[in-house]
Amino acid sequence: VHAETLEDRCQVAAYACQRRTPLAHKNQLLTEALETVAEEALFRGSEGRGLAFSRAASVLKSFPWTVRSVKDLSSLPGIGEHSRKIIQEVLEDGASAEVENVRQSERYQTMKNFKKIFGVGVKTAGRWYQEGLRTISDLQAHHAKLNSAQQVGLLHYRDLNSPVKRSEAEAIVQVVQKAVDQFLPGASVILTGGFRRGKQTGHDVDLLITHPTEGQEMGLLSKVVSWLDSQGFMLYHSTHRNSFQPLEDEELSVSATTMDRFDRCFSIFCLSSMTEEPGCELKGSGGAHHRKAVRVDLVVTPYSQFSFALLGWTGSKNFERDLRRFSKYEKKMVLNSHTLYHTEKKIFLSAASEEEIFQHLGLDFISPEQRNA
Ligand code: TTP
Ligand code: MN
Ligand code: MN
Ligand code: MN
Repeated sequence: VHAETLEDRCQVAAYACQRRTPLAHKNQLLTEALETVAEEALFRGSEGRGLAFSRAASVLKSFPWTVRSVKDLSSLPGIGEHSRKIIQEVLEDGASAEVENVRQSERYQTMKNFKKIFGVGVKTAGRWYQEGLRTISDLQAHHAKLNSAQQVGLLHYRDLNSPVKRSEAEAIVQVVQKAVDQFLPGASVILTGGFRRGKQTGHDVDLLITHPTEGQEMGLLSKVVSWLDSQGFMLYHSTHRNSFQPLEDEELSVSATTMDRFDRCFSIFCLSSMTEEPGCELKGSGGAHHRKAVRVDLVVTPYSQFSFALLGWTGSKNFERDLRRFSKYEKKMVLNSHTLYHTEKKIFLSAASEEEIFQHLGLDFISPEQRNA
């Protein structure tokens, strides 16, 4: 055992799943710059470049000190030439000309606004831009270009782009638990995604549903969704059975072949609440009725796959991507939200907890609050 040197302590691991990444970190200005060019690269269809910038930002998020000079970067993995140049510009001039150009560009701003519509991805946003559309009003004038999901998205554009509060997420958990209890007593509803990583707000609410008796969960989702719909809780829902998960990276497509799929539902909830302060809408009524549209993902998982689903749906996306890369390239295993498969031993490794999955992979356990890569 050798004495730990300063250099050892500054060492940052190559994979995000080997690092602790808190929500609040010390290099905000740099990560925002890198994430802007990452997003711009994705808008241009350059996934490799986007991934490289995104990885560089992720590394900086785990760094326990504020980077003051490019010399500090020598101890950091995964920061390429281009990222380094952007970091240097920000450090020396307070801003990077390249990043500022992106932020000012009409294409970037337009794509960003279009992508904020529920149901709109890079391809659709890019096509609309090519067709000369620029604003949300342009889209309203060309309503026929929108599919049904996008029309609902446009209708609730403001609500869906205002942050979901933790209290709202918890209210939705209660509603879904009430629905689940009617059809399958003993089933649980678990809040995952960014909220499980400790975020106080999110862009949506990610819920896992499971029951301790394997198989009991079958058929549950459609009953729950129908009931929520009949009670007026659903503004939109699209349910998929054994559907392909649209995770946008190459690694997942490798693991996609052997796996069955969860029942899942992309939805928009109508959340009602009584405000505390009286008379905002109805004078003297003692409270006003407020409605807010909130994106909710519902996923039903068999109990034997629950730990994998929990790990897979807690995120962050960078953390998940590196978990799968690490499994594949360092351990010859295939990890997804259902299972862990050892490709040489040709066996599935079961796990009753997230901790067991980390153990199978030979990784130190990283708590959800430290997965904000
Ligand atoms: P998101 O809800 O997209 O992201 P988030 O919860 O981390 O952040 P936000 O607060 O903005 O909502 O995804 C959460 C996790 O769900 C993500 O880490 C990966 C997983 N996921 C899938 O497994 N399959 C999918 O198709 C999607 C969209 C997400
Ligand atoms: Mn989420
Ligand atoms: Mn989600
Ligand atoms: Mn319906």
